[in-house]
Amino acid sequence: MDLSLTEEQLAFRDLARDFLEREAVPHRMQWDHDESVDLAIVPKMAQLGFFGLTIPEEYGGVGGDYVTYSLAMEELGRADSALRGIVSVSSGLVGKSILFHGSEEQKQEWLPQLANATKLGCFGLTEPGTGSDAGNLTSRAVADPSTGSGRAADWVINGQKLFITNGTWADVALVFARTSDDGPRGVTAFLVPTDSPGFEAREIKGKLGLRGQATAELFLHDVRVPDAARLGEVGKGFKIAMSTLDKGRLAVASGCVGIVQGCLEASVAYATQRQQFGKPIASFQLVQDLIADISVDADAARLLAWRCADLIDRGEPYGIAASKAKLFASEAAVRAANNAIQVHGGAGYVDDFPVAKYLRDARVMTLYEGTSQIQKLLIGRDETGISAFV
Ligand code: COS
Repeated sequence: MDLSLTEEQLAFRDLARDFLEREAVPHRMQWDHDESVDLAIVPKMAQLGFFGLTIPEEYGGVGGDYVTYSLAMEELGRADSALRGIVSVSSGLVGKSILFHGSEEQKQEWLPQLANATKLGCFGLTEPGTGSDAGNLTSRAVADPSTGSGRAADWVINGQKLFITNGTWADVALVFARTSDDGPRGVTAFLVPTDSPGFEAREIKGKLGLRGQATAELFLHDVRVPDAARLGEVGKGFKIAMSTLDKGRLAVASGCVGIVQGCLEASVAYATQRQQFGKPIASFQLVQDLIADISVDADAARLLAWRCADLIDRGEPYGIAASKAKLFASEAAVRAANNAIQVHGGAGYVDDFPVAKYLRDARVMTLYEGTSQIQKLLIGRDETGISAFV
């Protein structure tokens, strides 16, 4: 389904697929078992432009539109969602927060390094006590009045963050912390170098999926940053987080399209060669039923993701389109992976085929960057004008 993609967009997709088929697909099971991708792939991915997509050339990126970004995320999701997470958190959530809300100095300092992946970022929003209710986070940043005269007060940050992608690999953490008790309007964003004294990241092992990706708990104990590390205005952190997550949800949705596509390809390949009752199982109607469902999910999820990307490219509102794409594509990824395992029978339950990993990786997609329930409440609020959150 190529729905009027430009030659450049198609060329990038083909380049990305070719690269990932060589550099990621043969290793993804090993990375999954090792609970770590081989980070040697990161600079190679950067060279191809994965990390620089949608970061303007003036800041060291490769520019590019959001449809291309969606295609790249799809290819990463098809190959290995752990890689997709590394890119879409570092250059997506962190890079785009800096691009749209940072000072010129912050853009000059961080964007070229995130675009060429010599530095990785992580996004510190979720806490042990606040997942969906992000506006109630309790990490706290306090201005230190004893900061030397002639410059703005330093900030001293204390708190804990949970389930942070890239947490132990990141060089910079975008940390959201409370600067006043005014609910979501009392949250401010800070760019915290992860080698700051008092900053500690501990990796969370034993995840169901996304095992190749470093997911961490962050501890901030009297971490001191200058006021120049503040991203955006005091009290605007929640808005920065929410508007950034709108684009993040497109990345998750697109990655899920890749999972569904991978499930489709694996299921067709298996069903056309696996013989039972003297013929390929693809000739049985109930197997075709499973494959047809995966195929429709792939097209529907992809179209929702592309619609969202196209709205962003045209400068139109896209938040609800992102929620719809994320909701549908993440649920479709779980459904498709489950169907794909059904097509594979017992062979799908072990790691000889990619479908078991697709299911494990897909499962978190309905949880992070806003659960399916949160997406439904955002869509419901948009349709009815009534907020379920008040
Ligand atoms: N873009 C820009 N601003 C936004 C926004 C968005 N997408 N969503 C909310 N805001 C602004 C509101 O406009 C409001 O601004 P004002 O102070 O000027 O009025 C402010 O943020 C507070 O908004 P509100 O209290 O109405 O929040 P919401 O009801 O919109 O948000 C939910 C509540 C639950 C929807 C939100 O907290 C959410 O999305 N939670 C899920 C968090 C999440 O995805 N976590 C995963 C983290 S990454 S793994």
